[in-house]
Parts: sequence; structure tokens; C-alpha cells
Amino acid sequence: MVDLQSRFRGCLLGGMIGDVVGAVVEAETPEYISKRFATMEALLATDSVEEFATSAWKVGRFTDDTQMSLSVARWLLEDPSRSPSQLLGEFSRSYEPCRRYGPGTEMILKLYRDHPQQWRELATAMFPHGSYGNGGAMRVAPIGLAFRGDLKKVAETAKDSCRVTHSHPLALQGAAMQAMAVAIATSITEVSVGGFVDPVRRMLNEFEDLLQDTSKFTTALDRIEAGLGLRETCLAMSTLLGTGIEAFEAVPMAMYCFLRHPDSFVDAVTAAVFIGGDTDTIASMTGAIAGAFHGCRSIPTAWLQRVQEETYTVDYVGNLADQLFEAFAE
Ligand code: R7I
Ligand code: MG
Ligand code: MG
Repeated sequence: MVDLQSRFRGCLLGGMIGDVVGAVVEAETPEYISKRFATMEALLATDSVEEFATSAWKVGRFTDDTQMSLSVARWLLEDPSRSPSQLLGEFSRSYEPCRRYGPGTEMILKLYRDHPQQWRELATAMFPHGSYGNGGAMRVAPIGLAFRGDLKKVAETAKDSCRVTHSHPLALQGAAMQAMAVAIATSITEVSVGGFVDPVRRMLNEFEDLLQDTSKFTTALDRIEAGLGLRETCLAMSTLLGTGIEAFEAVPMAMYCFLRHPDSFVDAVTAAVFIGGDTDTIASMTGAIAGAFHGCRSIPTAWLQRVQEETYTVDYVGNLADQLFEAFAE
């Protein structure tokens, strides 16, 4: 039996470590990744990759996925009113260019500095209907932890947190789905496919009631169920579900990686990295779900030792998870 505090730690640390290992090969193809790194051990052993030799980001550091997840955790702890503008302020204050943000989000966070009063308009600064990138979903894990007993609240808070940078309905659907996956993983002792897929379908019905298109996510859920039934590999499913930067690809793919490897944090996150595409994000979301289910002891020490951070160290993230646990354990 995994205790709840270990699940909180597993979720935040699992999300961070997925980001750290996935960021080494973000946007690469699966063929390139498996040719360059025969195993996860080989990937973990690498100190530098040519592509980032001259960039401010270094191997061992995490990216925007973790930076923004930590902001969401602090927002939950420090702002009982859950004000969206406070959250955007927190994202903006913790913005560091080296973390490889998506272009739309980067623009919003920079604009916020000079125009904090206009925070409501900023979400459509780059995309007129709001972004459907996965940047709203990649950061919601702390919300799933905090409100795990109330999936409606999980989905609503995830949508509120997403909207400040990603107001497109597809981004909101992705954020709600990922936060719910974390909440469910935190609350269960045995994994069942229906236990994840059915509540997400009910959440999507509410978008349909508002006449919003949910077909991208409902189709993905059908494929997840069919793929698991046939025991398709994550790599095989990646051609159907997609590994792109869009919320409707990355979020279902992360759920598949977890559900296909429900017995092992290592196997789920390894699969998420070796399918290529948006690897830091898919591995981070997979790691958050798997860590919430298996607890922090499922994350190998050798993986955690890979983290090379000065301020936001493994201890910092573990402490933040402990604070969330103390505030939301009930
Ligand atoms: O979603 P976002 O914050 O990016 C997150 C990604 C993750 O992989 C991170 O690890 C980091 O690397 O970046 O950033 P956005 O710029 O809002 O969205 C990401 C991309 O999705 C955009 O650059 C577009 O390519 C695409 N996209 C859209 N394209 C057309 N029309 C998002 N919304 C639209 C749209 O409305
Ligand atoms: Mg990233
Ligand atoms: Mg990414």
C-alpha cells in the first residue's frame, strides 16, 4: 500500500524527472532516439547533446513543463481565492527563457509584465481562438493531487488554470483530462482502464452540452481502449494518437503510456521518451500519473541524480510536495 504523502512526492518528482529525461530528445523521431541511445541508461549517462551545446538549457535541467507545474503548486498553497490573474502573475515571475517555452506562452508571459491589468486579453495574443498547445495540460498535476476526491472540482480548477494562457476548448479538455488522470491515479490501488476513461468521457459530455467539439478526445479515448485491448505498444499507438505539441495528441498519449505499463514507473516513462515527438511533455505527464500511483520510491535514485538544478532541486520539489500534502491531505 503506497501512502498518500509518497504519492504526492511521486507525482511532482515523477513529473520533473520525466521532463528532465524527455527534454534531452524533445522533437526528435523515435528512429533517431533509439539509434542515438540504445537504452534509457545510455540516455541518463549522457552529459551533453549537440543540439543544446550552445543553448542556456543544459542536460539535467527541466523545462517549462516543470517550471509551470511548480508555479501551480505554489498558487494552490498561497492563493486560497484561486485567482487566475494571480496564477498568471506567478507564471510570469518565474519565467526563465532557458526553459524552452512554447512561443504563444512565452509571448503572453512577456506581455503580462508590462500589461498586468489586461491579463484577460493576453490568452489570445498569438492565436485568435486561444492556443490548443499542451502547455495548459502539462502543468496541472498539482491540481489533481489537491482535489483528488472531487473530480468535478479537479476538472473545473484545471480549466481555470489553463485558460490564462490556453483558452481554446481543446486545451481546456486536455488540461481537465490530465488533471483527472492524476487525481484518479492518486486515489486508486488497482488500475482499470474504465476507471480512467469513463470519468473523462463524462467530463467531455459537459463540453458537448456547450456545443463544443470533443471528437478529437473521444476518438483518442476509443483508440486507447482498443489499443490496450490488443496490447499494442506505445510506439505502435503513437502513430494513431500522435506525439505532437497539441493537447489532443500529447495528453491521450501520456495516458496510454501509463495504462500500457501500469506496473512500472520506469517502463511507462521510458516508453514515453522513446516514442519521440514532444517527449519532455509526454514523459512529464506520464511521470506525474505514474508517480501518483506508485509513489516516490518507484523513481530510481539514479534518475533523480540526473537532475542538475541549483534552486529547484529534488529536495525543493519534494518539500513542495510535502507542503501540498499537509495542506490538502484532509
Ligand atoms: O502550449 P505551449 O505552452 O507549448 C508547450 C510546449 C511543450 O512541448 C513544452 O515542453 C514546450 O516545448 O512547448 O505553447 P503554444 O505556443 O501556446 O502552443 C504550442 C504550439 O501549438 C504552437 O506553437 C503552435 O504550433 C500550436 N498551436 C496552434 N497552431 C495553430 N493554431 C497552438 N494553438 C494553435 C492554433 O490555434
Ligand atoms: Mg518543455
Ligand atoms: Mg514539450
